[in-house]
Formats: sequence, C-alpha cells, structure tokens
Amino acid sequence: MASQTPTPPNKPVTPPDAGADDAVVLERRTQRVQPPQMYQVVLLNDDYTPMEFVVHIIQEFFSKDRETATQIMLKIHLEGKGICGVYSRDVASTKVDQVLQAARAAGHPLQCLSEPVE
Ligand code: TYC
Repeated sequence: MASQTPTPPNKPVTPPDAGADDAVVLERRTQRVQPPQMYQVVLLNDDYTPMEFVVHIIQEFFSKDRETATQIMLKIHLEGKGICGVYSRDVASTKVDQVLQAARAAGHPLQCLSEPVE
C-alpha cells in the first residue's frame, strides 16, 4: 500500500499585491433622490393696478424691501411679467392665493401665477 501524501488545505485566494492595510473601495451608487421641484411666483402686468399697490404686495408677501420691490414692479411694468420669489409647490401656491385675494379685495385685476423652475 502506497503511502499517500497529505494534500495541503486550500489556501485563501488573495490578489498578488493584497496587504493587510489595503483600503476597501465601495462601489458608488447613482443618486436616486432628486431635489424637490421648485416653483417661481410670477406677477403679470396690467393697465389698471396702481404701481404703489404692486410694490406693497411684493413687500408684504415676498418679504422684499421697498427698493427691491420697486425694481421688481418696474420690471413687470416694462417687460410684462416678473418673478417675485421661488418656493416649494405648496408655499408658492399659497403665495398666489394670498396675492389674488388681496388684489380682489382691493378691487384690482392684478394677476399672479406659479410655474415650475426650469
Ligand atoms: N402697469 C401698471 C400701471 O401702469 C403697474 C403694474 C405693475 C401693474 C406691475 C401690475 O404686476 C403689475 N399702473
């Protein structure tokens, strides 16, 4: 009976240059959560709403100082529309409601809308 040479136990398989202090590299995952869509609140020009009322509305509901509110109002007056602020969907919708309610209560036809930011 031939004596059998004992087979050595399987060695752990390691890359040739693997050392104890090698860093572990995790695969980067693609980001899956998108930032929320934001909405800009826009005022439209018309021929009847007084400039002073529009300035007041922009100060009151969009927290702008008088100087900034006046600049935004003049931009709307000259260009037809202008952005008063950018908010989450619910906040933008509330701003539109508040502006329209204040304008109607004062008897002005001022128009206000919100739209998704590009
Ligand atoms: N065009 C208006 C006027 O001459 C002023 C105005 C500005 C109205 C902005 C609306 O969103 C507006 N009295």
